[in-house]
Amino acid sequence: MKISVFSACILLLAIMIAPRAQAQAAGVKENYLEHCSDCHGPERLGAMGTVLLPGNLGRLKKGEAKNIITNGRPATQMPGYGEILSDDEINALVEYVYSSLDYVPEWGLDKINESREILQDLDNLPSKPLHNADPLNLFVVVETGDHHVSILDGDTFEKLARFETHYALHGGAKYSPDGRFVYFGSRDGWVTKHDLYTFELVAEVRVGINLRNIAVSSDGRYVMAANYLPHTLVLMDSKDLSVLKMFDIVDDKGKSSRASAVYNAPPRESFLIALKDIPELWEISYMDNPKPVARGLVHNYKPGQLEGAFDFGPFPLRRIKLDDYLDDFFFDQDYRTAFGAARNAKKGQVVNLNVGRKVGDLELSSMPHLGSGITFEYQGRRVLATPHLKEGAVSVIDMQTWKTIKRIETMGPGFFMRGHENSPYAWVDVFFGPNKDVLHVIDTRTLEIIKTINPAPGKTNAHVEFDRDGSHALVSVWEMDGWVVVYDAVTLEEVKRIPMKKPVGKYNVFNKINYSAGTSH
Ligand code: DHE
Repeated sequence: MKISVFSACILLLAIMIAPRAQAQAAGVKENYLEHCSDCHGPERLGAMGTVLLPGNLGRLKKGEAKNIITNGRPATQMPGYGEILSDDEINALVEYVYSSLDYVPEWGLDKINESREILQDLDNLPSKPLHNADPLNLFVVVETGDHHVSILDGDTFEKLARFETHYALHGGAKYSPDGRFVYFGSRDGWVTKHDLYTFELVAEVRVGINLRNIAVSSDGRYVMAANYLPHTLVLMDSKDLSVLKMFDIVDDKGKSSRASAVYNAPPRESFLIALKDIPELWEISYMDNPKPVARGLVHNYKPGQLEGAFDFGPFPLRRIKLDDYLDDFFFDQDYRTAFGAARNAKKGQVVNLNVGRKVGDLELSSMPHLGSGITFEYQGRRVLATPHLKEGAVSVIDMQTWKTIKRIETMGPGFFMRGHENSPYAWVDVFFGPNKDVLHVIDTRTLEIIKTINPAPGKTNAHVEFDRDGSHALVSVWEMDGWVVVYDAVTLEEVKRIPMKKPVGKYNVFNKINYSAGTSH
């Protein structure tokens, strides 16, 4: 074999560099173990500090991560290492925490049980609220700026309480059916239960390493958590968050998958779970006496007609096989139909949940954000309205024919949309691009934009939620020193602004427990 001078130089260079790279890599690992692992765990799976894996850090830019390692994170126990480590060592640490693990980490029952804490005497909780506000018109506001939650009185818009949460709550707050308890899921896998009579933390448990979201059953007895890491679903007793059952997410051939999300389906008495890496939709019944085919789900059912039947036993699992993956989806109000889409799909799928298969296609242009769609009556028919993530438009889709009946042009791609049974207006934000500071108000009777609102020019102004009677709409200004801005939902004038630390989402108890068609479930 002949080696040219150039190749020889490259080879020599490689031989010279390789040990140094190894030494550097070893240095990073040592630095990590010395300075970071006590709080973030030796495998970066989190402990008192947050998980340091790319999937969990996705929204934190590398520059911000470097700044945190150098200077620390204010109002937390994270110190700065700028005086102890060199710039190169800090850069290497940044790269290290953004590198993937080469195995799927475990987070089994032992670790879950170890993490669980009960903080109140569960059998002697107060029988009445310890505040005078309407308990069903409270808002829970998730402030990810400093990882806190504020509780707002939905009549006076006064802050009643504020408490610290685990790092990076994600997904909507979920309530017990009577609205008394609120449950949160954090990206690091923590599920917490708070009492809205006392605003105290009741119990908490860490069910995974990278959690998607949680759902609460309609009877209030169960909480289900869906994970990215590990590939599991964790079913808990809502009273004390003890684990009742864990499901490994695997298909018939043993391929495992991340969960996209779990939702409660009230009329079906089941949880519906969309999967990211397997083209299946799962349904887990929480009926007391589930049958192989759950009661009342199937009209004119003939044996052999169903593609995926329930297993037997408690919390039986039904697998609905699909043509494509489901990254994003929307359920109709009676949970008979799922409208879903893979992120890169040209067409969406309409899945009939009763017969358990795809029954139609959904016209899709440029990635609708189905998960934040809402429904309302328009000219005697029920329509679904959804913003698009890559296009300045809201699509209005007839829910009987699955055809788009109108595209409403907006000033940019949107993320969240909201309506209310008592209001003729639907609100949608512009989330991306130069106009990310505006929100449009659409008249649901004409499908026309009637007003464009800008509560804080130049900022990201997003996510709307109505109060209990639909008389006010609350908008977030997503800034560290931001606000929740309250609008009169009739005059569309500003009423009040309440300072908050990056208030990403807000959730009204009444609207959520009644599964209002204008809000997320
Ligand atoms: Fe979310 C809800 C998925 C990134 C803020 N987000 C949800 C839900 C899903 C989802 C499936 C519904 C769960 C529920 O409410 O129970 N989100 C995803 C993603 O796949 C995506 C694009 C990538 C990811 O990192 O997970 C993503 N989401 C974000 C963000 O970057 C946002 C804007 C800021 C953040 O804090 O993470 C964000 N997602 C939200 C919010 C909700 C949400 C505020 C609840 C909306 C609601 O009104 O119910």
